[in-house]
Amino acid sequence: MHRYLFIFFLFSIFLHARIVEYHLTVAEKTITLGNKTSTGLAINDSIPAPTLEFTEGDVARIHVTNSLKKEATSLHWHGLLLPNNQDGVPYLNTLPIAPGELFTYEFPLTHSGTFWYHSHFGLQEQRGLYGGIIVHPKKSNTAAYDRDYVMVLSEFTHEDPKAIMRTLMRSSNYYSIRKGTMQSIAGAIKQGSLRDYWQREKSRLLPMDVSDIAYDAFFINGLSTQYLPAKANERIRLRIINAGASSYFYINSAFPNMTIIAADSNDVQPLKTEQLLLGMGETYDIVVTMPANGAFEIRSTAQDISGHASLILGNGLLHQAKDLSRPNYYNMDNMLNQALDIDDDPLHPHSSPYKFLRALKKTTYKNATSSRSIDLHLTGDMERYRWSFNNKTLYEESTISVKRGEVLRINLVNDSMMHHPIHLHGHFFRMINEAGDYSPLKHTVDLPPMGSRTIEFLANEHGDWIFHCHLLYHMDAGMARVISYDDHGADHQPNLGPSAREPWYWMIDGVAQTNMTMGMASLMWGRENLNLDWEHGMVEDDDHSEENQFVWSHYFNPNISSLAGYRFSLHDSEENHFFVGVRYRLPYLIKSEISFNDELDGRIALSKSFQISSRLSLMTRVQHDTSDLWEYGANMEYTLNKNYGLSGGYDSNHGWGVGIGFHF
Ligand SMILES: [Cu+2]
Repeated sequence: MHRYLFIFFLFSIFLHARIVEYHLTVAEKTITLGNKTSTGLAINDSIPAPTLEFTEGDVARIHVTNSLKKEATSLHWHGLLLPNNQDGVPYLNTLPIAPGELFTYEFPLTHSGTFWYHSHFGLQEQRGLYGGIIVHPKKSNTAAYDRDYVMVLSEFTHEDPKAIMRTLMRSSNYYSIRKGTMQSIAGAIKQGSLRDYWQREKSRLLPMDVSDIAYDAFFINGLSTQYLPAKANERIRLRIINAGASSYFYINSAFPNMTIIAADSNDVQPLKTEQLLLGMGETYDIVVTMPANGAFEIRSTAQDISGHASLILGNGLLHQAKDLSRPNYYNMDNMLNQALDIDDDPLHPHSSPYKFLRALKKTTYKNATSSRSIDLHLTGDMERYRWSFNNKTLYEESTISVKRGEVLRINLVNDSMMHHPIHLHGHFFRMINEAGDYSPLKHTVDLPPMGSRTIEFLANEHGDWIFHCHLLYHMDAGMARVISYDDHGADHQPNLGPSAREPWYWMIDGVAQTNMTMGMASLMWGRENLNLDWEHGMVEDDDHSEENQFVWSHYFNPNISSLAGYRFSLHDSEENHFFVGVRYRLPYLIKSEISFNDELDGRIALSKSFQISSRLSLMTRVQHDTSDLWEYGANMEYTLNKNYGLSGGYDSNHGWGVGIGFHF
């Protein structure tokens, strides 16, 4: 009987609901910025996409036409509770929209607030497919504010995101050099942080950077500076949406303070603050009051302080937000303090305002049948750019199963040195904080480096929902799980689509010098590397003039990998042998390798790279063979650009030489 009543109820909603229609067309758009031009993706020729407005209780009917020539697309409605098959995660929830096709999304708007939408297909989000959504409450409290503005924060690059992903996978220093955040011995001395530098190397941690990529520009609503009208004494609601693909943003302003009134669309107890940190996918609604005269800046600054965008409210004398200073990256304590939630004063928060967020009503779940708790570690290998949960990517372990009716509590523990914004589709979760029963409801939670947070949600849906890091490149690398309801039976496998595997990449690194050439060509995917290594002397008469090897290596974790391969010489077939071995990363990031060939001859090799200045590196290596002599060498390289460097050095077999380093 209840079921029929429920269906009748649903019908009556649809019958009486206002249907609000939008027509959206996804197409390429030429973008000119500086003196460069590239091709981005736009909706209705606009980046960001047009803001969609609804009122709670409406039904959204959104017709999406894919006008791309070759690529499919799929739009996700971020933060909205909607039917599983409208969620827009390709294959898992909604079939992708093929080139030239139209798809109509339709769902009821069950709750009000600030949301956004973006492509969930491949890396399209980075190219411009994102926009804001406002759902007005049924009874709007118009007295609370005089103006209502959306601030869509984003970053821009002329580079193709697929090329960016490859640059990240090959662990290139290029972006850090471009941004001036490259860590080096000289830089550490200048900052008085040499001890911190060696301490980090001793603990086998790669230099951390708050963001992976160097961007060409940062925007608010697609502009570096946007001017919007505002009059004296007006109260202005700003709906701030971080639509960046990989940038956290600080918000600060020239106003004496800002009042947070909602987080991730849910109203919170008004909280005054001077600064905010937003992870990708998070939204905050803030209210500011215009002073008697003047124009006031609200600034969105990339977390690595590599650039910012501004919104200027009002006219007259401009009051600017203060410049934020770059943190000392060498000092780990400084970075890790963020993890400890040490802030006691909400007006001067260290990072996010999480500690002080408090819901207006109790958020505890009354109707849960049971509750369960799991631990989820945020894990990554910076060198190979492999990101995962509990050291397994989505492709190695795809699901977390839930029982309908239970409360699932997830203890998120960040084992990495980066921030990760973790986003759950189709649900709000309680972010457990000091507010206890009044812990705020959110859909995206920031995990600072080495920090931990607990979230819990009531499993009141059906089907499969994705749960992932909202850093686009981390998600693409596999930092995701499917929250899978048990209603499909025990052997249910979520549909991740035909290309649901870890991507493979190739790369070449080497030097060509007057004395020798050496290097490697690699094919890498998941935990595997297939390498062709070469070393050839340019001087013909020495008997160690050449050695090549094919090696397959399997990475158990960032520190240990196994090797199996074949060493060969093009000139001397007696030198050809199969071998097996182990590679191990020692403290101070020293790479060690032990291997044995088919005649049980052993070899041990050590190598260590020193970053002297941001562009100058020194690579040293020493090797001993039981049937052979010692071999050692040192090579300097000065980075010129992403692909080339000047190199020179000494090798015990090949002598002195100079030339170029190449990296593709
Ligand atoms: Cu991440």
